[in-house]
Amino acid sequence: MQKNEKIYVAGHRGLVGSAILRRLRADGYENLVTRTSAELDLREQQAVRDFFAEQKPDYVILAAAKVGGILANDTYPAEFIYDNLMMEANVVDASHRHGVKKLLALGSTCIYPRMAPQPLKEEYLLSGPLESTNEWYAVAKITGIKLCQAYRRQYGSDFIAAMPTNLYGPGDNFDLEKSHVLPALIRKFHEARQKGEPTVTLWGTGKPLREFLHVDDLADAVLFLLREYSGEEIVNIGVGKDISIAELAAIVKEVVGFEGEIRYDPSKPDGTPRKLVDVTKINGLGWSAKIGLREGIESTYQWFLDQVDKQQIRGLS
Ligand code: GFB
Repeated sequence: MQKNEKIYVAGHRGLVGSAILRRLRADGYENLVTRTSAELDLREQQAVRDFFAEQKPDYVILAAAKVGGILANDTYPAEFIYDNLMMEANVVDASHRHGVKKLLALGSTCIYPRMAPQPLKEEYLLSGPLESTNEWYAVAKITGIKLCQAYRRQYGSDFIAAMPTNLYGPGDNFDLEKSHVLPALIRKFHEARQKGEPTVTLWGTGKPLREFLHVDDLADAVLFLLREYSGEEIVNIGVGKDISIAELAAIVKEVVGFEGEIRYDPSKPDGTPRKLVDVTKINGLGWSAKIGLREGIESTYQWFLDQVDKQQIRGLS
């Protein structure tokens, strides 16, 4: 990718898109195109085709998606499947129609079967039933993978798909109903400490295991794959180790300085018991994660504190 080539970052305001945009700017890419969802609704086929005809980007990073934590996925299945399917189909097809050199589509590790062997290898895709709380999003993300593979096979399009593990970092959504676990923990412990509350209640049992990748590491991996990878097969992006929700909560509790008690609400879903990705392929290509979890949580909490003062945090009503 040359610094003057045109790169369209779809979803530039989200956790992933904003990190990728930050990194592209830091690396001196000067020809960047973005559109908010109000400016361009990626679910509208003609609007997407008109945008591509007008802009003709050389590279496309598809980070736009309807995302959320376990409760949001379980509560809004129709939106999660429809919105993500339409965005992916429109952007991939328009990228082909307008000669995009290379597209990278971002998926998620929830595409893997609920009880697949761990760590999750890329070849386990479609080898068993999905986790029920997020099968809608997972099917849409699997379709995104298949779109990239089909366009490569039929038209020779250099479209690749990457599967990041659970992500966190600056720019995350802190709405307690819709967010993922890590921002929810940061906010819950922070607000309990501020208000002097004696307990914080978390969802499920605290037993599930999750892997967490800082979004700046993800942005680094995305640029690495755009430069180094052009295969049909998907590539996992992760850190290669996981932690229980209870252990994660203990770290966030300590970082935030909350001294009360942690309780669990078993009426809320645990989701899949484990979701650790195998990172052999991407490590073999020459990339590995650099930001440790404790360090990443500390820097994210610092960002949260800076933003709280400016009231610029998504989901903080
Ligand atoms: O991050 P999370 O919402 O999504 O939940 P998943 C991870 C684990 O944290 C679950 C527990 O076992 C939750 O029960 N948890 C505990 C909490 N307290 C909380 C809380 O206050 N908020 C939240 N959100 N969780 C998502 C998929 O699954 O992973 C998405 O639904 C996407 O589609 C994403 O794939 C990466 O990791 O379970």
